[in-house]
Amino acid sequence: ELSKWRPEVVELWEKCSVPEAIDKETFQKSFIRHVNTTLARSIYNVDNFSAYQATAHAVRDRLIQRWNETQQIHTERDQKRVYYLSLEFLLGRSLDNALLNLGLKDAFGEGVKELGFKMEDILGQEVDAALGNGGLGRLAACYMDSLATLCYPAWGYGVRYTYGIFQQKIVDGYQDEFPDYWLNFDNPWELPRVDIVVDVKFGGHVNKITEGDTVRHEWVGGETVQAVAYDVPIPGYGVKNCINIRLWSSKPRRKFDLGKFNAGEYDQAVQEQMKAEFLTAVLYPNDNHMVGKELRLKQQYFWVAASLYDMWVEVRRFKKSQRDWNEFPDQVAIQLNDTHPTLAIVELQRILVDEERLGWDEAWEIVTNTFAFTNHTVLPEAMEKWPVPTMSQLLPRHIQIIFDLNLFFLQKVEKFAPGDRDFLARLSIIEESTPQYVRMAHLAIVGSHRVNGVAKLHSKLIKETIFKDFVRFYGPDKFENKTNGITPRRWLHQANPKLSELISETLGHKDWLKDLSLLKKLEESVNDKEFRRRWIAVKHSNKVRLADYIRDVMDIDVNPNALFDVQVKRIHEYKRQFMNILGVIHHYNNIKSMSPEKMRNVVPRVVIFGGKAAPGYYIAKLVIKLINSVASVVNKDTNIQDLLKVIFIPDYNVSVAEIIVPASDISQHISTAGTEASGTSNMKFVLNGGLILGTVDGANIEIHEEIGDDNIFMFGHLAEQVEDLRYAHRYRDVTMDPHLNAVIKDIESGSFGEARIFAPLINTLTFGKDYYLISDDFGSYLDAQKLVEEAYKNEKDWAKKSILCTANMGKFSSDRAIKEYAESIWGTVPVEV
Ligand code: BZD
Repeated sequence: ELSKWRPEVVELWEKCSVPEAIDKETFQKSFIRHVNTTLARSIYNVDNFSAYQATAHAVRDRLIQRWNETQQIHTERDQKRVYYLSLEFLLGRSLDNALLNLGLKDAFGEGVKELGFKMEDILGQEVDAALGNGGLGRLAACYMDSLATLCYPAWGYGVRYTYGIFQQKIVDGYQDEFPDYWLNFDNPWELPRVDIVVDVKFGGHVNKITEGDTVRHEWVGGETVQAVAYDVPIPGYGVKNCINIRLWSSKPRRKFDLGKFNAGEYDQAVQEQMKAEFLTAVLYPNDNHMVGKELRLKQQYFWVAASLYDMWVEVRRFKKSQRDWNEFPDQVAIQLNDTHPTLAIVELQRILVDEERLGWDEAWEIVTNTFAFTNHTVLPEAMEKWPVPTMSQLLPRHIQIIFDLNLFFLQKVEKFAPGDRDFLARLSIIEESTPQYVRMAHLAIVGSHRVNGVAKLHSKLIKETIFKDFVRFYGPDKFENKTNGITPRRWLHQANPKLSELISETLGHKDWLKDLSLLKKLEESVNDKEFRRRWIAVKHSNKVRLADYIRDVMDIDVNPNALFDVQVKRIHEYKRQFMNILGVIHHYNNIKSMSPEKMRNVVPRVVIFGGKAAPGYYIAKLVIKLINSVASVVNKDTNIQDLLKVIFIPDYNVSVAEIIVPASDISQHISTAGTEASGTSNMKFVLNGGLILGTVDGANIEIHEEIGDDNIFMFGHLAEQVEDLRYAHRYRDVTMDPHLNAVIKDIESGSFGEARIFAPLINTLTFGKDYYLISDDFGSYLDAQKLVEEAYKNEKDWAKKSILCTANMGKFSSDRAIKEYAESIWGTVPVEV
């Protein structure tokens, strides 16, 4: 057995490994080898897709090497690790990102060119890994990029959905959904680990076993599903570190029921198999809305149970060296991305108490020191809660533990506020309704040592509203702010190569990609005419690229010299795409009423929308229909001389965002104040020199603080005013904004197709409702739009604003955010390979 460790064997081994430094020729050899062997093709039948696969496999070879080295060194050093538990990782495409992070883009680009391919065409072949809904999933992906780049010993854990977020098509103006079967062709970005399999149990019952004066519990019976690991390597930028996201896929424990099979019931024999595989089949497509489907709860437990078991393997390693269990939190930090993985808290307590036989309090101390919880929303309809009966059925031992935890917790609360029944009821992990519910956010707070919001305002609001009672009980120190961030590698360097190049040339280095605060120095060039000219030229070419894309997918021509006004994000009432399209109608009617001379003063505008509505969200889907109905009227109206175009780009996703973001002049982030926890696309647009039209909400506020009054258009009521306004709507005689009223009348008169279609949408605004305060903000919204238009007329000043935007975005790098988490929550330090 020792023979393979002999020095000469090790030497031979190293000699035969894939070479680390890879130039054009080595790449070409590797490419052709993959075409011939991995793909079983030849020069005569390599199309762009095969070329993509061969390139991807050549890159993958290098990634695996780095992955192995990183894991080895992280194991050797044995520093504290962080595990990021997220039910969503919205990674998008990997090839371009890997090439750039590994510094191979140029060599590979040259290499494929000589072999008869265009790198651009090859990159375009990749399908997005769309295992997420929106901001929360994309944040997890940006954080993984930063964790790798900053060399933290970190892993992500998630679910390998067979179907990611649905594909959106627009049919007759309506959204239609199609399954996203992204694994149709092989996925070179995952490493199947058929040997890493974890049994996960559901159902069954609990035996109470008394041994002398101790009682223990044994969870027995039930069904078992297996979790198989698939590893997704995440390379850091400009470092050798390559970290891992482990995604779990479900499969049946037995292939099929032989008894049934032999009895001739062939169809039933495979039922168990199909049911088990179904567990991880599909990502639930709702963002910021709780849907209480049992299968979703099963997904959550399946994933956290497999992940904890897997971490456990690591933990056993340190147990062997006689370390005390109390040291567990010194070895491991687990971050909960929203409440979706909250069952991990209960699962760890179960393992420590039932399997490792630790005392309850000792176990709980370990648990609470291990976990930290990030909240991403204050919307009441998004708060996760699960019926106690459902949970009892699926997880009989866990529900007992939850009730015990709650009992001990409430005993402490009772001591803190004796006799205050309401306080007790408000804090309780169990909602005392019929049936009872488990409040996952409460469980997450009680089981974590830190709780954080994702932007300054949001973190303040959770302390003052949904978690107010917890702040009173625990004191304020348990609650922190960690303002979100985005990775400048994907969102500037990769998505906007021309701007990246101009910046690097101007600053004389590329260090800004690892320290975004260095962009500040661009301010010095703001008065340099030639620099401004080039800056504008880059923006223009990005607009041409987007115009080309729009022509390709929609067959509509837009003018790249027009103002590009963009709102792309999930469609949700609180995000107020409805207000945007109502503003567009107002603007359209305004132009129509103008004399030809007046028209000459109007800035031509292309209003661009994109985003998916949850399939069951009727009102959001109607908003899409309204946008498309307005578009079809406006876009063919020759009387307005191309001064306005309305575009709804279908199937918005990460790779479409990479085309849209660099091309925007102004982007809209116009949620009702207090509703958008942070927003992260706002950061992407501003980093790319796009200005913001936004409300005083989420991260808009901090972006404003960084870039200054002159470079952002803010409007609307403040979060503090929202409650009173809603109250006023209900009880006072509030009249609708007159401009809004006129627009509504116009829709009702049938100007944009049959009026009755839109009646349910308009009903959300009429007196006594308008929950998101569109009427209250409409006037200031139109005023702000006028300011945008005036400012855009001054090209020189606009260019200055654009430059100052980019220059002052240093704070919003996900590197800054990850360092803050590492320092104040996880206590982890980098380990560079
Ligand atoms: O999280 C979003 C918030 O709405 C944004 O304001 C914030 O910037 C990002 C990142 O912090 N929340 C989501 O994207 N939420 C979901 O997608 C989601 C998915 C499933 C269930 C509940 C919410």
